[in-house]
Amino acid sequence: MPLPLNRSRQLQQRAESLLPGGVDSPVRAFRSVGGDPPFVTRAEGAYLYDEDGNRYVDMFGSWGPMILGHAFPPVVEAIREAAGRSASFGASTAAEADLALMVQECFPSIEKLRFVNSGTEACMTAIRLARGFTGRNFVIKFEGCYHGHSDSLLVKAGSGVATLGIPGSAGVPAETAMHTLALPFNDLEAVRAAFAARPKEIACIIVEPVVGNAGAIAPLPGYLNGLRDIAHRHGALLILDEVMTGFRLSLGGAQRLYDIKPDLTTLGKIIGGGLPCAAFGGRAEIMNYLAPLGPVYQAGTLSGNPLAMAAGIATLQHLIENEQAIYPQLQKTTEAIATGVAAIAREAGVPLMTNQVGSMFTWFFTSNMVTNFASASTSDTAAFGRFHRAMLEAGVWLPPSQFEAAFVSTAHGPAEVKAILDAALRSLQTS
Ligand code: KE4
Repeated sequence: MPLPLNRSRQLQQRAESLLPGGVDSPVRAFRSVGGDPPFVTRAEGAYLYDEDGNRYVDMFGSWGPMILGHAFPPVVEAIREAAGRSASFGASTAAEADLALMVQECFPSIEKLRFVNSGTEACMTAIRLARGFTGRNFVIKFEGCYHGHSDSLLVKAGSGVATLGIPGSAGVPAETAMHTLALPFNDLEAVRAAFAARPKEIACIIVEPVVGNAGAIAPLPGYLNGLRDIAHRHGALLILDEVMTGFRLSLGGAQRLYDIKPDLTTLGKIIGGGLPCAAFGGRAEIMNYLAPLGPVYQAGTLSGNPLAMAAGIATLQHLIENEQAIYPQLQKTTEAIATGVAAIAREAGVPLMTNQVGSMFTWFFTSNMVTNFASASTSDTAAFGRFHRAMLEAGVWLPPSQFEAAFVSTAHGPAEVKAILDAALRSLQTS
């Protein structure tokens, strides 16, 4: 049994008097799974440690960035060394192009890129760039996909929006939302129809190539190339939002895995090794539309920040140097966890559909195949909530939402797999 969350509860009460919901990001409030969110004091390897002396196997890895586990020594050392030379200059540094070269090595479709501070900024700017480059206003996204919280993209979004069961967001003018066409994922016919209705008005398609924000959902065979063909036939751009899948599913993200060449790519999470860093990039002729070269404006005080560059370089360096060992191992460990718990659920008579791609996966509490947001929504979110609470009590911290992906790091090994399966055995018999 875990130690009581007395200190965490006190901290939650104090936080609620200062931060809406006591959090800086809604999903952390545990609203959809219930129970008190533990307050974390530190993390190391595959483990989170809370203020009350409990230890948890971390299954969300800061929502993706911590692929090498927490406090990975080379990353910590790189940040420490950079911090000693000041946290930010607001001037150009060699490190920005150093990291950009590494990104380009992993993503050959990225001829030029720009660093920003969050996936939201990367996706928001990629949309603006597509609109500026094509002179068109409409954008196609997919139900359950989440591309950050910029106005144009908070339409039928996934992640926290889906978790809270809200259709979109207050504060987004109808005039803005009307330019966003939200279609079902994995349905090329719906995309063809959208272009037929607006043949010369759609600037781009933005898609999570493997959806993570509705829970994990893989593209059906031919789907991604189908999107690219339809977009290009109508003079629109294809933007792959690889904020979550970049460096996660392979060193070259989903676009290497599925052999698809987008016009623009957004990246985040792993690229900064846990520090605020993201990027967008692609064909040079499109990227050159950006200020100071072109008419599309974008800027950022802390963009390309020396600490984030140092953490990103150390992270990518380790992934690049150890690629052949890391990705097969991540796949193997994730498979052991995802299918191991699925087998326990089968034994316990609990309907569970497991979607796994590489080291990201989701256990959907439904017996339906999950290929889009509508099928993901058939999940029993109350059952997921009971499971989440039971697993947390058993020392395993799952992402606190049915509509999120879980992530495995290189720090997860046989001991962690065993701990997760033991916890699931206890949890699925009681939840
Ligand atoms: P950020 O602005 O949160 O850095 O990135 C937005 C974003 C864009 N694109 C994809 C594919 C993403 O997954 C995200 C952010 N992911 C969520 C978790 N699914 C962030 C967690 C949170 O909102 O607290």
